Amino acid sequence: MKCGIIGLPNSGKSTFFNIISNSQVLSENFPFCTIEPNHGITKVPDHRLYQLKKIIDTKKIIPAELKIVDIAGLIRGSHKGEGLGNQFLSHIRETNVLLHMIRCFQDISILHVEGSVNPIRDKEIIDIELQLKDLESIEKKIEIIKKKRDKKEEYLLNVLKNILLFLKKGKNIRMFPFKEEKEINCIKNLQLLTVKPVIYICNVNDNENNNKTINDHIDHLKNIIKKENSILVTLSLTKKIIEKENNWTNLGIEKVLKETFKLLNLHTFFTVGKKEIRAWSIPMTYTAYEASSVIHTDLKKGFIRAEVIHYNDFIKYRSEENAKKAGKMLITGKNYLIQDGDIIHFRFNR
Ligand SMILES: Nc1nc2c(ncn2[C@@H]2O[C@H](COP(=O)(O)OP(=O)(O)OP(=O)(O)O)[C@@H](O)[C@H]2O)c(=O)[nH]1
Ligand SMILES: [Mg+2]
Repeated sequence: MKCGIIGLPNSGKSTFFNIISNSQVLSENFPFCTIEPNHGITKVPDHRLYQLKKIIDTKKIIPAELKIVDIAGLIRGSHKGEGLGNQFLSHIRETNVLLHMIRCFQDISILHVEGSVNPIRDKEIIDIELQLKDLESIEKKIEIIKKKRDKKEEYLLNVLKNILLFLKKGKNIRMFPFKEEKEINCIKNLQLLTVKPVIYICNVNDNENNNKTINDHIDHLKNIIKKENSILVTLSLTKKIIEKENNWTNLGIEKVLKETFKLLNLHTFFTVGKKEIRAWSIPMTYTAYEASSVIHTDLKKGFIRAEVIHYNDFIKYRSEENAKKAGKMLITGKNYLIQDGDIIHFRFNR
C-alpha cells in the first residue's frame, strides 16, 4: 500500500516526508524544490508492540510499514502541463491514498505561489487539477466506446456519462453515489485520481496560537471536508516545533497514520518470538491463508494451520502457554478471517 503526499509547492510536503520516513530529502524555501518523487517507508507506531516486549524477551521490534511517496508540487494548470508538466500525475496514479498537504502557516519569507495563505482556495486548486485530469480520462474512454458502437457497452457508457456530469459540477469521484458494485467496476481500470481516499493535512504555524483569519479558514475547511466524508488533520511542522517535540503523537503524525490505516481498510496482526516481535499490516478481508503469504510465499505453499491468540488474551495470561491452558488459543484453518490484534503462529510444511 502506498501513500502519496500531494499539494501546492512550498506547502511542507517534503518536510512531512522527511519526518515520517526518517529521510533527508531536499526541503528548501523555493517552489518545485522536489522534481522527481522521493520514495520512503514509514514505520507505523503501535503501542501494543512495546507491551508485548515487556512479556517476551526479544531482540527486536519491527513495526508495520507503509510506503510513502513525496510528489512534486501541483499548481493551476498542472493537468495540461503547467509547472513541472503533468508527468507527476502518473506518480499519483500509483498510490492508494492521498495525503493532501495544505499550507496554513504564515511566513512571509516562504513564497506562496498564489501570493497569499488561503487554505480553502488552495485545496480547491489541487482538487480541480485532479478533477480535470479525471475528466480527460473519462472523456477519452467515452470517445473510444462511442466509436465501437457496441450495444453491450451501453451500461458502461451511461455510468461514465453520469460520472462526467458529476465531475463537471466540481465534485470528486470518491463522493459519487455508486448504486451497485457493477457501477464501481466500470471505472476500475481507468486509474482515476479523485476516486482515491484522501486525508487533508493542514500545516499550521502552531497548534494553538494561529491567527484568527487562518483559524476561521480551517473551521470553514473542516465543514467542507466533513460534507465530503473526508478527514482533516492539523499538524505543525515548523522547525521550532519539530525540534522541541520530536514525538509523533504530539506532532499529530500518529493520527495521520491511524486515519490512513482506516481509509485503506487495513489492520494489524503480530508474530512473536525470541528473534523479533513484528507487526504486519493486511487488508481487513484477509484470511489466515492470505495473511501467511504476506510473511513468505513458502508459508502459503505449505500451509497446515494457524495458531491464534488474541493480543488481549496474551497480555492477560502473560504467556503463550498460559493463554493456551486457559483455552484462548484458537487452532484455525485457511479460511479463518484475521482479527485486528491476532498473534499468529503459522504451521507449515517446509
Ligand atoms: N514557517 C514554516 N515553514 C515551514 C513549515 N513547513 C515547511 N516549512 C518551510 O517551507 C519550505 C518549503 O517546505 P518543503 O517541505 O520543501 O515544501 P514542499 O511542499 O515539499 O515544496 P515543493 O517540493 O517545492 O513542492 C521549507 O523552507 C520549509 O522549512 C511550517 O509549518 N512553518
Ligand atoms: Mg518538496
